Amino acid sequence: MSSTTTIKPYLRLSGLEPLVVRPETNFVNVGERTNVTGSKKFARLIRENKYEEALSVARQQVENGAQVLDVNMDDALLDGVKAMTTFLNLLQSEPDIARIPIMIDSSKFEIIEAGLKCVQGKCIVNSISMKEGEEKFIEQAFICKAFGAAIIVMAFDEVGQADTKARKVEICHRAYKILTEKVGFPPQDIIFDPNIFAVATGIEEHNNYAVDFIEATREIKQLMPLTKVSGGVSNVSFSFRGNDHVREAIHSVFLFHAIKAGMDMGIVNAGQLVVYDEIEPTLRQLCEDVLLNKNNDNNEATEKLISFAETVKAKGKVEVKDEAWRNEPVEKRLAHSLINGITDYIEADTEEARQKYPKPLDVIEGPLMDGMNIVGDLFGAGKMFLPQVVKSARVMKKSVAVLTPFIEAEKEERKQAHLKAGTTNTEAAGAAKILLATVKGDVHDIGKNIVGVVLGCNGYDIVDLGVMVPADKILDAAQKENADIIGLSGLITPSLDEMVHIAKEM
Ligand code: B12
Repeated sequence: MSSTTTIKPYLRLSGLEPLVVRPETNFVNVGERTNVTGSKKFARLIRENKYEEALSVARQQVENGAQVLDVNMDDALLDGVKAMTTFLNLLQSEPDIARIPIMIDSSKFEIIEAGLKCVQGKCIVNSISMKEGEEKFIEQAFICKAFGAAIIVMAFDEVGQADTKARKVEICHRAYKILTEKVGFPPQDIIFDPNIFAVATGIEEHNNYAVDFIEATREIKQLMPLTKVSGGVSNVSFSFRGNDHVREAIHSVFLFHAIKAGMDMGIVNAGQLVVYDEIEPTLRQLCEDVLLNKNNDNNEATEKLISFAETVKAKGKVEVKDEAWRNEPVEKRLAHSLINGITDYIEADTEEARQKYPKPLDVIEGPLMDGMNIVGDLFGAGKMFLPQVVKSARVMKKSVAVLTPFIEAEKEERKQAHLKAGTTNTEAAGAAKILLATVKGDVHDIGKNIVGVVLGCNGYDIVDLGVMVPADKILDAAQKENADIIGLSGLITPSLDEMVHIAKEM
């Protein structure tokens, strides 16, 4: 291999590129941890003026797959305007974080205005509403429009916050008419938050809250198709505070149904979501009953979920971690780690599989690909969300990293065999130079990296340009490197057009 050969990007475990929001994006995850009202750690860092450290919370959210970053500084002990300004100014100079849009979150409009003055590009204001009447609402909407921001409109009017489906739809529709007819707001920049309220509180009137949100979402999207629907997901499980196991299950089941009804985005803890299909069946059924208000006369479903939650609590944290899957065959264990984003055992299991299969590449082409295909199917069916796929990708990269040295060693073995037999090692002599790249707009690189390693180990001279590479860069490099072959990778539909474009340019 020549000095231009590079398989390094492949080993870059954390080098995920930004997850751009596109038409085919089924759900946008808004990172919630940079919120002083929701994260004790973030609140402490801001109060103690440790802004640099607070930035790491934001970075973590991006790394975990957040596509928008919610920033909230609503704390009685803070000067909100100052805190928002300081944090956003710092954040704008961090390319790792500033590459995703900001959601300026405050109940005080002066803090929102301060934020609007800091952010570059398009941001989202969270939120404005008609709670103080139409006049104020219009005034605030005009300011947001002047800054080019999208807005979240809470289903809140002079009477109060909407709790039923009818009230949610009525308020959102009234706001829509005002915004589009009086303010000239582009409908595609309007995001409704029809209020996600807590279920399973024991109060019968609350039992239909999740259904009200889901059904209101369905109607809002039919009535005003260009608008978007969002919501604060963790509110729905508020009754189970302190029981993350049950809360995470509730969030996944809720999202599964809400996204199907048309929910476009939500404020979630991007690092903490369970896979719908992986929730234990009893718990999943109980969550379904509570959220969809089924079998819930006299709070029956609620009581059952509360009793179940108690057993999980009583077991304590250690036992909640179900390790029965460790007794399964290695293929199933690999799939389990990929689907659940578990890195703890991946190296040991990969090594076990390597010893079981004839060649290291067979492990990739067999159990690892099978596992990734399950991830893809679950994701396609809305049963897995992007932050979870990000974790799966990390597990996959870790596993492939274990196998790479063995794939490379095979090349060395072949070389030695040639030497011993006195035959010519054709691999060493003038092998073709192959330029690899994932096309512009696409970040998928696991497959390309594997192809690079395998070809590199078969004597080809590999130049890997990385991901999101524009056509001109690929063609310039091909000329400069005098490449014999250009190998393009891309897994999302628009990448096909991009490949056609590159071929035409050639
Ligand atoms: C992991 C993954 C991700 C990771 C990628 C991490 C990374 N660094 O690569 C993350 C989470 C970032 C991601 C993001 C998205 N993803 Co994705 N992702 C996947 C997933 C689950 C697995 C892909 C993978 O790595 N497979 C394992 C490798 C080894 O296989 P492979 O890539 O196919 O590569 C093999 C061959 O294709 C071939 N090959 C590959 N490249 C090349 C190059 C050459 C030259 C040659 C010869 C051969 C070759 O050889 C490889 C080895 O056998 C797939 C589902 C699936 N089953 O493919 C969805 C999938 C590709 N993603 C999908 C989508 C929609 C997205 C998002 C748009 C989601 C979103 N809502 O934002 C974003 C897009 C971001 C972007 N702009 O690119 C869809 C695409 C649907 C479509 N038709 O457009 C899929 C199919 C999932 C689904 N069922 O919906 N994703």
